[in-house]
Amino acid sequence: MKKWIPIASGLLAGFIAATITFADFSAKTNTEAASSNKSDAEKVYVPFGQKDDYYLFASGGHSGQMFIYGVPSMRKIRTIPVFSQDSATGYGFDEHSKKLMGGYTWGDLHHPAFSETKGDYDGKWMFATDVGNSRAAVVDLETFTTKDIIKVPNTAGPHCAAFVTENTEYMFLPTRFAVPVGQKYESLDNYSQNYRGVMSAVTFDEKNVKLNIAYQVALPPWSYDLSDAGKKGSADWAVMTTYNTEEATTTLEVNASQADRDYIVLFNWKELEKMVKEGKYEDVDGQKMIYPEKQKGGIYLVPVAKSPHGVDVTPDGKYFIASGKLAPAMTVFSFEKAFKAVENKDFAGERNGIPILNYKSVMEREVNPENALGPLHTQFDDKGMAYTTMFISSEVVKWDPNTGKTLDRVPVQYSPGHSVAAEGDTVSPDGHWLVALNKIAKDSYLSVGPSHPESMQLIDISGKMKVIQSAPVDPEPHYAQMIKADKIKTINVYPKDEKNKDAVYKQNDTKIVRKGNEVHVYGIAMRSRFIFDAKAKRPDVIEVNEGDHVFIHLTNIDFDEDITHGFAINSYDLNIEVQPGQTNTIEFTADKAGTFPIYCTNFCSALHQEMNGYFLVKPKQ
Ligand code: RUQ
Ligand code: CUA
Repeated sequence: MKKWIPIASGLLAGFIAATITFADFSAKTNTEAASSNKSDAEKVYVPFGQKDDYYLFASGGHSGQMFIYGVPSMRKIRTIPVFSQDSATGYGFDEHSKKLMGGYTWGDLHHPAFSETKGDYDGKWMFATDVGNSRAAVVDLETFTTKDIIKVPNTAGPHCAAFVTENTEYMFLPTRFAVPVGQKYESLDNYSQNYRGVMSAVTFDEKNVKLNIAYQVALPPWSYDLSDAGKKGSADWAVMTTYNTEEATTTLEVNASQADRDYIVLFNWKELEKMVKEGKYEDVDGQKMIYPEKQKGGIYLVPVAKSPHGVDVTPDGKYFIASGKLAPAMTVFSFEKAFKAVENKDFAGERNGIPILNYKSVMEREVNPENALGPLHTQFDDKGMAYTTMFISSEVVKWDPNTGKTLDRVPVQYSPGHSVAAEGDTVSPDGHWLVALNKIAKDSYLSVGPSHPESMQLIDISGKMKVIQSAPVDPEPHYAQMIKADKIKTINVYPKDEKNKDAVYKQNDTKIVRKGNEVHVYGIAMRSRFIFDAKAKRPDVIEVNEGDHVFIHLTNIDFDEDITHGFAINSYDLNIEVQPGQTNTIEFTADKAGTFPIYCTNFCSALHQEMNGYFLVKPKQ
């Protein structure tokens, strides 16, 4: 007795101390907490039982998926399958997600974007685009699952997206690769005449959870790279960078870097919306296509230094900042000056019928931090200060958009593409944290052979910038967005859906129905058994004939958080998942006769190994 009392009270004291420290920490503002004397290790350490302050949604690049991390711990929490199949969750196997994928097996997910209300992330939806197969997707943040995907016609690789307008009215999807409208065969000799760089204005119908293409714009056959929507005073406008205005059709590495200037496309989406309403467009296979040389207005070109990459709007909506990629400079442009130039028709000619604004009239300042090379993307903190990643000089440079003065810089390992600041694309960024998304992580982690993982490095920006944590990441974090954790409200279980004819919630309602050579199974998964037909001699067996077309509708009736079941048929290359309360369908042809075990793939209880059955396929005579 005497022995454990002091230990217990010691533990208790420790626990109280820990609680106090935590409460103390959360009461302080980010900046205060970070500028306290905590060591770097303490700043990133999130003890077991406590949660991170931010979610980081990182693009998974050509994995086709989205990766979720916690900040500041940099712990990976989840992968959300979006554009590629994922057997861990059955994504791309069950009927719903198979349909969403539209027959494609992979994607190249670039820029994730949260839905916004009044220019702030609202924590409801996440959008993303697929450069690989020209699609756009929306992810539901109640369940962290993909809810809709659309194929975007007339474009090839909507790299430049997704960036949403202030109230998620639109996300704009400009194309990286020019193709002929309709993507029909066309000789590259006719590139300038017949190829186009089409931009799509995509809307999201929240009620029906559907993405739609409102209209498209047939821009010149250039490569559109990155875009951003205006904010506050510039909210009706959007900007995007473009390169290969040389219209080269081969060896772009050399041929698209000839001209000293390319452009930023500046457009007023309210005006384009009006044009569409007035019927100023052409019908192209059911798409409303604006041809800027014929339907004039609303679109302008701003000259910018050679082959720009990123373009980012400041949180106050006053400026847009272009990064030079092949020029060592960032160029700050003023929206107000641009509006004036538009009003006064202060043009320096036109291309393809689109007026070019006078560079000098719109440019606010050129910023050229000493020895900084390869500026790509800019993020902002709570004071409106800018952070630009330098791909070639491998660093992040902090500078003041109002003066152009360099304020701070920090090396990262190596070659950062984007960086992401806490709530960094909103009208009110949080400051404190910035994560550099590095393309090359050579020798940062234990070796895994010739190809290394990429890395994300956490930078404390509350005082002098300092890299304080680093995490390996699968290819490839093109971009990420960071949201305050308490903005996301997930559900615990899927609610019962009595209207769903495929759902079965009572054991006695399970059944196997045959219609000709179609077999429908209405089954249940529960701890720790499958019930496909409660009245059968063996309720966990499905028996069909070779060649039958089989539908298995499976409902997880464990309305209990985190009790997920899987459903796999051995050697049939099939696996789906049913989360608590969820109903999923799998459809296939029983083209192999034989005896095939069925089993639950997701560990669900002590008797998970017992959760199995048989799929028997009687051979044809
Ligand atoms: S891009 S590394 Cu795919 Cu966003 Cu600039
Ligand atoms: Cu159900 Cu394992």
